[in-house]
Amino acid sequence: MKTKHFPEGFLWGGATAANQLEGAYNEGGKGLSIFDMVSFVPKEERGHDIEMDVKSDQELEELLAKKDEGNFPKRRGIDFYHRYKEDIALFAEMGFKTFRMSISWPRIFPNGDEREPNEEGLAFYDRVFDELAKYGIEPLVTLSHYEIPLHLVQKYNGWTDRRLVDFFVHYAETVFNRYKGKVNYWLTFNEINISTFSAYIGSGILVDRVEHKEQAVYQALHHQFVASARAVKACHEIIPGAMIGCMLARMEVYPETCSPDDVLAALEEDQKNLFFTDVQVRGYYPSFMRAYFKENNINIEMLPGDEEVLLNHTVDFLSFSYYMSMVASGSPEKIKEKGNFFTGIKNPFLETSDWGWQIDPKGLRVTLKKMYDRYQVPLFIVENGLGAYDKVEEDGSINDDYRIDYLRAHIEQMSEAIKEGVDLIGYTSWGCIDLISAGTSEMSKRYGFIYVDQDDYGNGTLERRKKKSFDWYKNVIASNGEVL
Ligand code: P53
Repeated sequence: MKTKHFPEGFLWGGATAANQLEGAYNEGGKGLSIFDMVSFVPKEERGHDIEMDVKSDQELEELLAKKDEGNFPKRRGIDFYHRYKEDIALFAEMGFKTFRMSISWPRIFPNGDEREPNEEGLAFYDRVFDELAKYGIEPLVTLSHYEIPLHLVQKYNGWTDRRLVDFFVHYAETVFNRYKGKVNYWLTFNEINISTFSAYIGSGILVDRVEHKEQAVYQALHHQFVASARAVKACHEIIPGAMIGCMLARMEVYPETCSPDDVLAALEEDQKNLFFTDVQVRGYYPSFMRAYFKENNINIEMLPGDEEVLLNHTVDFLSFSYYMSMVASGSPEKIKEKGNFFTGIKNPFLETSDWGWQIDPKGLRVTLKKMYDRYQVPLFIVENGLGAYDKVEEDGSINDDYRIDYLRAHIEQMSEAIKEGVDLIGYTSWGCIDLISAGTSEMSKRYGFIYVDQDDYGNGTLERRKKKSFDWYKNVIASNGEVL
């Protein structure tokens, strides 16, 4: 008897991003991207979980003057650029139905504002898509996963400048035309809400150049919303039948107690997070956000036609990342406590990862139900997983039972949510092969089913090795989630 509830054709797979995977940062005509400029900071010197901002022109000049000195892990990735055949063969062995990856924008348009694309970059992704097709693996492609061409930062201060909308749409149309017939699932912006945490990584903004940071960030986001909607329109016109979605770093927030103040605080945090999907799925700015802008002297400049574009070209599905849940409090002094990711209060009912992220499988079910209630569109979990230290035993094995436990618990809750009526179409666990961490640039924060022999300083053979979770996930997929 079936005990799990995954529908036929459920899209099981794994997720990656070009900047953390490909390496070859200066090969094949690729231009520099914002993440090529973020260097490794050892744990002892790191202020907090996230270390990925460049703030000023001066800082950027200094980094550029360094050229190849220093430790810039995202420039080397795990060398997927040269090893994609071997890696895709391993994904196929696990039975992946889909593989989430991103196209590096500066591989296609090295500066971001040219008219003519770089053929060598286009040809690289042709080879990758053809390799996936050999095994019947559907690519799920993110157009922008923290890979803004650096030139767009220097010349335009990133997405603060309206002209980026046209540059992005031109890039999107170029790849839709090139890869129609090869790619049927697309995402516009990865974790579109990340700009509220890092203006540089999310929107390519050097904050020293702007007077009112929040104003600049929300204006940049408006440009991204418009660009995303225009990309949706272009995708539907160029590749009829393709599906294109948005992508949110989902932050499920609980009230610390049943005090109405805590409940209200949690609700407001939740609204701030769902604002992004409200615009991209419903097609308009929610009233609570307009009120927030007014209250905080934020004026979004909109052009005639913007609201229409947002309303007429909403996404086909909603995708999101989910790693942890958070706790909110109505008493301001509590908010400064550091218990979980960023600020936030520690939840005493949950375990915490080595990086301080609080593990909450049931929270995934809460979020699936809440988001399906609110939006009534298909949902796709495109990131979830456990960043952990792995140990290679003397016999070469890697026994990552903790990772299996994490994934099993989350997949169980997905099954329950589906049983309870949620339309969930797929699951791609994050970092299916070990790659460079987005937040800390560490190699030692590993998520994969496949181990990659490299340390935080780039030493290692880059050899690939199956972990215990490799065979486990293979069985999960083969049984459509029945054998966990
Ligand atoms: P790392 C913060 C919070 C939630 C998701 O993150 C985040 C971040 C940024 O660190 O990013 C997503 O590698 C992102 C991926 C990233 C993954 O989560 O810091 O889309 O690129 O690698 C995990 O452990």
